[in-house]
Order: sequence, then C-alpha cells, then structure tokens
Amino acid sequence: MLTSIVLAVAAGLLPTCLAQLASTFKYPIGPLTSSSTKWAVKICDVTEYGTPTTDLGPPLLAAFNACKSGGVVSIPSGTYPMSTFVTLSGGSAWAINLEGTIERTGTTASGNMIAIESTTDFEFYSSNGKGAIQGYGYEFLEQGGYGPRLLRLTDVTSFAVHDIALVDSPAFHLVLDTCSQGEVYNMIIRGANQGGLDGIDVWGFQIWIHDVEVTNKDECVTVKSPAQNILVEDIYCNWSGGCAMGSLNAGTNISKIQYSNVYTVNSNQMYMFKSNGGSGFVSDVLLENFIGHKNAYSLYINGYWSSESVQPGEGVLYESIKFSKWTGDCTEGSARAPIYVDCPASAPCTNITLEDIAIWTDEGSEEYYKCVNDIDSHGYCLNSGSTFTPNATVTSTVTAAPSGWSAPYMPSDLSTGFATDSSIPIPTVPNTFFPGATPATARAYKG
Ligand SMILES: *[C@@H]1O[C@H](CO)[C@@H](O)[C@H](O)[C@H]1NC(C)=O
Ligand SMILES: *[C@@H]1O[C@H](CO)[C@@H](O)[C@H](O)[C@H]1NC(C)=O
Ligand SMILES: *[C@@H]1O[C@H](CO)[C@@H](O)[C@H](O)[C@H]1NC(C)=O
Ligand SMILES: *[C@H]1O[C@H](CO)[C@@H](O)[C@H](O)[C@H]1NC(C)=O
Repeated sequence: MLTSIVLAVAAGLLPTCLAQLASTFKYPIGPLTSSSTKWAVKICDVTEYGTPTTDLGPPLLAAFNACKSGGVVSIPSGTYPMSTFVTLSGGSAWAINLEGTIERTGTTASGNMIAIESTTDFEFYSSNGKGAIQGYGYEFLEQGGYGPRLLRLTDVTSFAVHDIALVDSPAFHLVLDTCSQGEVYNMIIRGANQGGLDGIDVWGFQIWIHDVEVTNKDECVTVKSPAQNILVEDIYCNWSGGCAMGSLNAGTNISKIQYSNVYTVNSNQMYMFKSNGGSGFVSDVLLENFIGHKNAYSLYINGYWSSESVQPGEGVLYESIKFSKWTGDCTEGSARAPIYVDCPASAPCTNITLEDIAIWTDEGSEEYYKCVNDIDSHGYCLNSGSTFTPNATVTSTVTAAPSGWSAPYMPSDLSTGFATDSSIPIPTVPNTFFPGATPATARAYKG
C-alpha cells in the first residue's frame, strides 16, 4: 500500500488503495518543483546575507527575500543562534535546506521562531538528516512559562517538511494552519515532559503526515477543524499525550480522516476525540492498526472533555467513525476504560464501529468498557438501536485478557520523559516509527 501511495504521489496520480480517502490526493501533494531544480535556479546561502553566526534571523529573512521567487535558501552545516524571529511571507517555488542547527537565543515569549506564510511550492528539509531546530524550551519552562513556537506554516500549499529534528520547543513544535496538498515526514520531535508542547497540530486539506516520532506529554499528531482528507500513518508517540482530534468547538467541520499504524507508549491516550458542547460534525474517520502500551486511556471519545470550557451548541456530532485492529495494554483498565465512548447527550454518536479491539490492563485482573449516548453503532458496548436513553451508561466488565491483545514493542522505548529544567539532546531521525515498518520515503539521515 505504501509503495502504491509513493508511486501515485510521484506520478501525481490518485492512489486508489485508500478507498476511505479516495479523494485525499486528488491533486499531487508536496512541492511542485524538485529541490534540484530549485538549486539550479538560485542559491541564497545565509552566510552571504549577513552574519548568521551572530543572529540567523536577519540573514535568513534577507536570503528568503532574494530567493522567494524561485531558489533555495541554504543554511549549511554549523550552528546558528537565532535571536530575531522571522516571518517568511509570500513567494513560490523555493525551499529552505537546513543542514545545520538553529538554536533559539531570542527571549520573546510568544510567536514563532520561524513562520512561513502564504506561499506555495515550498520545501523545508535537511538532505543529511541532521538539520535541527533547538528551542531550549527549558529556559522558559523552568521559570513556569512558555516561549515561542518553533515552526508554523499558515496558508501554505504544495509543500513538504521532512528529515528535520524539532527539539525542546518552548511551546508547540509544528503547526500546520490551513495548509493544503502537503506532506510532513521523517521527523523527530522531542519536547519536555509537560503539557502545552504539542508535537504536530494540523488543520487544512489533503495532507499526508507519516513517519514521525513525538515525545512531549501533549498532542502527538492532532487534527483540528476544519480538516478534510488527512492521512496520518506510521507514527510513534513515545512518552507523549497521544494523538487526538480537538479540542473541537462550534462549527466543527472534519471529514475523511485516516490514521493507520500508530504506536503509542506511556501516553495519556492512544486516541481521543475531545469536545465539550460545540456544534458541527466529525465524520468518515478510520483509525486502524493502533498499538498501545502503558497508556492511561486508549480508545476514547470524550464529548464532555472537562479541560475545555463548554462551547456553544448541542454538542459535536461524531458519525461514521471506525476503530479497527487495536492491540496492546493500558495502565489500569478498571479505573480508566480502554474502550470509552462518551458522546454528547443532545448529539448522540451515530454509526460508530469498533472491531478487533483487544487491550488488556497492566494493573489488576479486570477492566471495563463504557459507552454512553450512541445509536446505530456496532461492537462491544455500543448501541445498535436507533433510539437511546440520554446519559444511560452501558458498561461491560472484562475479567480475562481479550484474545490477541499482546502486541510488539518498539526497539527502545523511553523509561522516563525529558525534564523541564535541562537541555534536551538533539536526536537523529530514526529508521522506524511503527513495529516492523520502515519509512515510506527513505530518510535522509545515513549514519
Ligand atoms: C465543510 O468544509 C467543506 C470543505 O471546505 C465545505 O465544502 C463544506 O461546505 C463545509 N460544510 C459545512 C456544513 O460547513
Ligand atoms: C457507517 O460508517 C462506515 C465507515 O465506518 C461507512 O462506510 C458507512 O457508509 C456508514 N453508514 C452510514 C449509513 O452512514
Ligand atoms: C447528561 O450528562 C451531561 C454530563 O454530565 C449533563 O451535562 C447533561 O445535562 C445530561 N443530560 C441529560 C439529558 O440528562
Ligand atoms: C523512544 O525511542 C528512541 C529511539 O527509538 C529511544 O532512544 C528513546 O529512548 C525513546 N524515547 C524517545 C523520546 O525517543
């Protein structure tokens, strides 16, 4: 399947292997012009646009302005302190080639170190796989605050971000805001073991995120509204919050989303839909091949998510969502149900399917499943009828390990998250993100 996607993307064809997401890649995704063509057009080396060894910000902006109508902004091997944060807006057919390390030195506690806006045919990549942005977030976190995000793309089309490490962001690591026809892959994200340090937050259209590892204790790869045709696969949430959709509010418009091959360890959840009131819908979602170990929650729809204030509306409607082939274990299944479907009473979940879910508890010898406010649904504690009693809870108690629950581990799971009061070392992009899988696109790092 992966091969056919790669070929289809390379040829600009519709990959037919994904029935669920047949229109995901209706157009070719990724940059329209190859990096080698961009190199041949123009090279804007930041070392020729000022003194990037003092502050990368002004030379990066100047190099961008010189190359934004076509070419490559080159940041060669080396270490570049960045005290001035930049917004690179407009342009097309350009790239940033990051072979070195950008280190935050600026102390502005908001915004983005690098914001890319309103551009097209764009690539941000490392060709040696050693490109990294080091945010030294601990300098903010240890004082109880947050700082700038590392990287934000807003209104960017036909793009790719790949083979880069994003480390110790003082806030979110990577945000894709209203982007389309893009690809993010072969990335490693390592933040501290604290909330508010999201890995990847994405909303927009026709986006493929694959082969990504996230450590951070908050969102791993999370879809927000509005979003259509987003495929997320081969994701390693390693001591993270876990993947999610949300938090959702009024006017939610999300459909045709697929997550496949998601490995989650030591996280808050394997997947959570989260809303509290709100309106609109989440529909046509497939979540398949999930492996979890030692997570607090596993499969979770939470229509009364208490970390979000109540939003205007009757509740977000969750419909036509299928969870298939989930295995592994959770920390304490008698305290937190590994199957937990808690839908809004005034917008009952509709047409939810649970199949082949086998998650057993690490602690104790029983667990339970819980379903509330759903209709026309199938599997486990779900309600196959077309009527329901508001807030009537269906629980089932499981007193023996479900067959087939045992699942493989990744080669080296962390035994603890990263501290908030010391620097996080820059890792290299790993060569696997799901047990037995190798990246769909060969990673750049050779070491
Ligand atoms: C949801 O978003 C899609 C894509 O932008 C749009 O075509 C559709 O009209 C929206 N639906 C609603 C109910 O707003
Ligand atoms: C129910 O959801 C499945 C996807 O899980 C979808 O294929 C099917 O068309 C939906 N049925 C209805 C009646 O919407
Ligand atoms: C259902 O439960 C929710 C959450 O506790 C509560 O806010 C709501 O009023 C209840 N609705 C009904 C109809 O009982
Ligand atoms: C997860 O995996 C990596 C490498 O696969 C391993 O070195 C590390 O201990 C684990 N943790 C993180 C956060 O990467």
